[in-house]
Amino acid sequence: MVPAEQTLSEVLDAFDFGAPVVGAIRYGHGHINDTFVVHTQPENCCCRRFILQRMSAAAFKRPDQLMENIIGVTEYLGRQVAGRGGDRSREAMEVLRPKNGQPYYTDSQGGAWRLYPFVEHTVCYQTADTPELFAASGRAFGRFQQLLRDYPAQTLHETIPNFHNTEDRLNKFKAAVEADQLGRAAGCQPEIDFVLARQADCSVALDAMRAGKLPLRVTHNDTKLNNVLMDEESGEGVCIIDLDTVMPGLVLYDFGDSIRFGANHSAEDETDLSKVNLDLDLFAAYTAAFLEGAGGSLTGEEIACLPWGAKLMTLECGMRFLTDYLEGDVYFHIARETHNLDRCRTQFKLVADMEAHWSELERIVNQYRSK
Ligand code: ADP
Ligand code: GN1
Ligand code: MG
Repeated sequence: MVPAEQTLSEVLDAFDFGAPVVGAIRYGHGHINDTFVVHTQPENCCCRRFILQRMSAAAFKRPDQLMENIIGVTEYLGRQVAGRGGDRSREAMEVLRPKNGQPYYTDSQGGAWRLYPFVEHTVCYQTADTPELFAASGRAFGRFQQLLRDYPAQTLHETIPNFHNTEDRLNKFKAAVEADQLGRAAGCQPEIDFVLARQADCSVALDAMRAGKLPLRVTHNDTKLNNVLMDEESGEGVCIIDLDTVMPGLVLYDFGDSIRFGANHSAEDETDLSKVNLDLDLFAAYTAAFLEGAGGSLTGEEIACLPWGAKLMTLECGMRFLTDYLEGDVYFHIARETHNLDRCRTQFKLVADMEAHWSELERIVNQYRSK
């Protein structure tokens, strides 16, 4: 793909912003899409902002299906929010169509772009500095689960096939080690061995699902702290964003991915691993809030499996970073040569920490399960 800036002015012309555009700059910390914030200057009132995104062609092969999912889910969420007396313009995303009336715009280089209103008076955090903040994100993701409880899952396209199929991720990882396209495998043997020692773990959730113990639900699948916007005053979750991977999945994926990213005080790409430690208080705060937000919609078996969600999502994500490192960084955006390897190392440090505190994780989950 050409750099997104190359077609940006063509794309700006393709949308009607309702006022002159005065600037468009890169925005946010996402690893996948090219995100811009667009500033407009309406006459006689203050600047209105928009989020303009080029969807990643590496990640999403069918932007048409992706946008069909997003339009379906955002319209449904909007109705749910309004029905409960909420403000749908803040609590649900809204897709703004290009002038040609399609759900998204395809530029002259084949890039697929979409537009959303900027949800103002919100903050997007990269780390959870307090249990209260992390709990607020947990309530929001739990509520998201509850709001989509009756969404017709069979109408959703699988935007990335086998996205959280950890067995499939393991196979892809092993193929990347085998191919070793860039000769990088020798430099990360301890990380490769870390995965190989945990191959059986990769089947735990899938086995439980196949045995009928865990139901498929509509899940978000990418529940990082920076995929929820928090109210700048109250600190509560306002709007769940980044809906690209809303698909049928297991609830432990949503719980686990939040823990992976947020239940520690370091960045995902921290190179000083002594700073990367699972924080049990954050884990407990998120667990309580997620279950509160889900409002009794989860089964006892699902709740009992939550520690596995945390471990599997973290192991899987580390494996994905390592796979991308071995394949030449073709999927996740990077800012330095070893970025994906650094990210992999933080994930594996967290997995080891979860293993070391396993009985405490189970105790915490059990404590809230019985509430
Ligand atoms: P990616 O898939 O690359 O992570 P996201 O959809 O998460 O892309 O967007 C990247 C960042 O842009 C988010 O983390 C958030 O900071 C910001 N963002 C996205 N959508 C909105 C919105 N509607 N209003 C305000 N900020 C947004
Ligand atoms: C990506 O899009 P973003 O930055 O929110 C990725 C997630 C990973 C995450 C790791 C579609 O999330 O699966 O867990 O990076 N999203 C996709 O930070 O692959
Ligand atoms: Mg994101």
